[in-house]
Amino acid sequence: MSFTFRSIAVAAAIACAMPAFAQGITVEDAYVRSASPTAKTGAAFMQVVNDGEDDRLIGAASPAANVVQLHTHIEGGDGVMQMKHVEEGFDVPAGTTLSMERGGKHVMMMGLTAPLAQGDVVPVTLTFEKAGDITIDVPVDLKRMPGQ
Ligand SMILES: [Cu+2]
Repeated sequence: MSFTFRSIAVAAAIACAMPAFAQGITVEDAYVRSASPTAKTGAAFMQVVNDGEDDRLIGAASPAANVVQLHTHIEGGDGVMQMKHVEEGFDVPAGTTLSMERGGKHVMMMGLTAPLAQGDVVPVTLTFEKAGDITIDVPVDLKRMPGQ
């Protein structure tokens, strides 16, 4: 009996230690933040490394928010940066990395079901055209500065 239990524990430990990946897609350096402790919106940033075939990030979801969209920033006519919902998603050609960073592409989380607290972990599911769904645990990092 103890052997079986131990085997399961070891298998779980190995599974947890592995980075999130599916069919050549690896997600690195993910974090999520909101502008203030009471904010109703947040954004997740990450690097999506594609060692597989040409793919496209077409959607995202999370139990932490009512609506999750793929956004980018564009400069409006008045020179002010505005967020834009990119419905067609983001291309991730084979052998490239899709960078989602502050001031650029991001996973927008609107209608947070609870405030994002430093140290929390939020599950986010990314949907790719070919690789399918990849769910990652994204740490809340309210202290990280742009460019870090
Ligand atoms: Cu946004």
